[in-house]
Amino acid sequence: MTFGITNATALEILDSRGRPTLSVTVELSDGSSGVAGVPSGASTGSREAVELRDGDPARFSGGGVLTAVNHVNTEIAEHLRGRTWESLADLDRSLQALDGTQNKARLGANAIVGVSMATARALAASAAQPLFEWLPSVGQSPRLPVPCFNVLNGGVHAPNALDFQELMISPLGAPSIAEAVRAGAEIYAALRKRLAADGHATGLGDEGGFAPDLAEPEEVLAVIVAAITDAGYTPGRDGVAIALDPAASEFATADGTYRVNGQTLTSDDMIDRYAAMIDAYPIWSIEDGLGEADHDGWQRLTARLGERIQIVGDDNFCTNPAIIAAAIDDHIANAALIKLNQIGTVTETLEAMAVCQRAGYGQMISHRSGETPDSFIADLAVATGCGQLKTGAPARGERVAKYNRLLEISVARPDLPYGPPSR
Ligand code: 2PG
Ligand code: MG
Repeated sequence: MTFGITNATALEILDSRGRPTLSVTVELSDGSSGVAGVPSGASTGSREAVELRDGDPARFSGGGVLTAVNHVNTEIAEHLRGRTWESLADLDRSLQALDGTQNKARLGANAIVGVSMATARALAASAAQPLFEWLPSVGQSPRLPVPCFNVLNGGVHAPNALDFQELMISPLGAPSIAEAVRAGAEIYAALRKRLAADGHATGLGDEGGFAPDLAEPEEVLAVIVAAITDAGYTPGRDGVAIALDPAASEFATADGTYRVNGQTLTSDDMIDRYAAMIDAYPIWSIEDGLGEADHDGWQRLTARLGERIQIVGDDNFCTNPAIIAAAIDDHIANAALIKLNQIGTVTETLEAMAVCQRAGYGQMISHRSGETPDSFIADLAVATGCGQLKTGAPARGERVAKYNRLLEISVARPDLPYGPPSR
């Protein structure tokens, strides 16, 4: 079924960190419309699609997005009105061609991804379907994903001394999404209590997790395991397990070593350290355990631990189907983090997931550290059946919007299974 577009408009809004981003609206000729809020990362991979910022120091220290807004309102809107479209994929391809660069640097990936997401929403509205029913699957049947709650923040997401960026809890053993969300919130509350009792600050990082002055990753892991138990849950894959995103590119040094809590570690030291952590704590997934440039280290990390846990590529993969395909050939990781704005269109995001799916690689859909209340990724996670969604703490509006959307979907569709797909 073809469709026409009557208008695309954007405006500059603030994200959850108080930085400018875009809100995009797309209107179809049948009167349906869709709106999307564009996310924005802080620990970015070097090969991500380009987020266009104005660079005008007089506004938001150069972070304004009026150029990208203007691209939507003029050149992109004109292009979209100019012809009839076959599908979202047709439109996404055409936007890529209109941009003309490899990494969406001319029009801005923030402009393009907003248009792509808003069009998907408009098409779902036009079909009178919820977004998760309208979005295509990638060969897996729809399911409610395991939420990965980022309860403790460090790295570039928090001002504390912790080098590891994200420590997440995943209720893998929960019987339903509602019970998983409940477990996340109860453990989050227990963690606050325990940190306060131990005399630590309970201020929050960018993704809503606590940011105490703890610098040793193992010390933090021990506190989280204790909080899981305090809240009455069982630490482990049958109950609540732990997922890490150290975001190691941020503490990798120019000479290829890593700086963790003042210590200098080689790639092999890091791998040994992760192996010991997996022995001691209920860790089921590690994302960006090594830096994006550490190709050989990633191969050794995968060979050593890939049978025991999920090894997720983020900064090194950038949701890019071609990069992921090459990494699969190189035996790097066994799963990919999936972020719409890293690649810049819904269609390419689905392609990246399909590449993973064909190779037996897992897919974890992800928010960015800068977010809006847009809950698109919750629907995307359900539609694609990937079984995993990380979208911050079970607190703060822009994070809980996604978890709450999963709850809504579960009520509308009680037939949908919960949990990671068996691979
Ligand atoms: C990550 C993301 C999301 P950012 O590294 O996985 O948690 O962080 O959006 O800052 O890149
Ligand atoms: Mg990451």
